[in-house]
Amino acid sequence: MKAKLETEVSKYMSYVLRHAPESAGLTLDSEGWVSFDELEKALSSKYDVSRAEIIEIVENNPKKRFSLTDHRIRANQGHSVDVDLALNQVEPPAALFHGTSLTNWQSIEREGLKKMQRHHVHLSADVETAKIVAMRRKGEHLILCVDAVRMFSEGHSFFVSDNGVWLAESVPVQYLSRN
Ligand code: HQG
Repeated sequence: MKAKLETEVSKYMSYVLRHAPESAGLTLDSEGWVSFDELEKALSSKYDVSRAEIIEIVENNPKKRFSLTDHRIRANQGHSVDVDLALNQVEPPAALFHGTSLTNWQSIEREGLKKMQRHHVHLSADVETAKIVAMRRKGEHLILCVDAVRMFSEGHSFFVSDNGVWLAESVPVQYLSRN
């Protein structure tokens, strides 16, 4: 399968499974799952892709963005639609990282990290991954270090998605430092 088509279909799957299922005639259940048969129908009406190729996209996805199980599929994180992924709370590593644009700093310094359009603030377990997240933004980048051990000990919850993205409701500014 051509890499360009694979990327295009994968992006569309993220869009549909995270943000706009209704645009593809799909309805997610309360935990974000949809029947794989229905997703296949929606994708093959728009792209020249087979069922096997869609499975290949799920398996090859560099960030493991999707989970496919029991004939159902969902996005592992990043939703803006109202779903409850039913993730378990977990104790975080001592430090977590967040990559963003330097232009956001003034506002982050005032109000901490907010989840914006998503369900959680997304955090990375290592600086390298945070840099990749930051690279999605134009201009100068900023890598923030989150004092996760203190935040957790002071009662804040952390979750980890099935693809290893760390999630928090918010990160108050006292736990942030510039890396
Ligand atoms: C910023 C991609 C000003 C925040 C990535 C970020 C990630 C503030 C932006 C995943 C702020 C939200 C998530 C505040 C937060 N003032 N700016 N108080 N609080 N922000 O896209 O973390 O490819 O919702 O720094 O790899 O960039 O989609 O979050 O810049 O894992 O799988 O508001 O999306 O994964 O942007 O990215 P986003 P994000 P996928």
